[in-house]
Amino acid sequence: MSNKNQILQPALPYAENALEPVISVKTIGFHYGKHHKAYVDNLNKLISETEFKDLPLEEIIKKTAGKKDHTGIFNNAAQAWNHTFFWKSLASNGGGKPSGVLMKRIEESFGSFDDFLKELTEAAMTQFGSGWAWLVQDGNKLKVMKTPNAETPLTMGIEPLLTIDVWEHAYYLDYQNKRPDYVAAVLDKLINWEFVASNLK
Ligand code: MN3
Repeated sequence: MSNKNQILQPALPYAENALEPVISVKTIGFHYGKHHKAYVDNLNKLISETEFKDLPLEEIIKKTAGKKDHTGIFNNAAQAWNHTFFWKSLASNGGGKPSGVLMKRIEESFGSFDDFLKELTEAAMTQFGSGWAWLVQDGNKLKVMKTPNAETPLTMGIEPLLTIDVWEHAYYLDYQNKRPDYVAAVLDKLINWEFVASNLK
């Protein structure tokens, strides 16, 4: 193999059953062990004979974004990155409210924490089909956004702070078609606010 600097799938930051009952060990087994792994494996195959093979993941994403010739590499690279960021956005004892500077920034940007939650929930519900809901930092302002498929704020010059995977594979085993129940439970019980705060610039 010529791709000596393979992109690696980082270990989950907790045990596979750590997010139960909100996200089952079965869902994590498929989502981390099959879906996320497949993006990383596919990416390594796709870049093995290209100019991207020795680049860090973020560079691959930025260099292939919007390039029609490199859609496959972009999709797998961005999905590899988005999933690692998603796992870090969650914690077994998460949820509740942030504090300190992060809470202040949220209140300045959205009016109140409840208004922020409403906006993030709305973005997660209304992302048509597969995609992601995000809290991002754009200059000094925090914003909520949604992206389809593998699209990621990384390529938009803004700082991702938090993401929720709203692809069906993220919730179908546990919630079937009830995306609202999945999103509400993740926001209430799993958001790792310390991680989110650590992403502030
Ligand atoms: Mn996913």
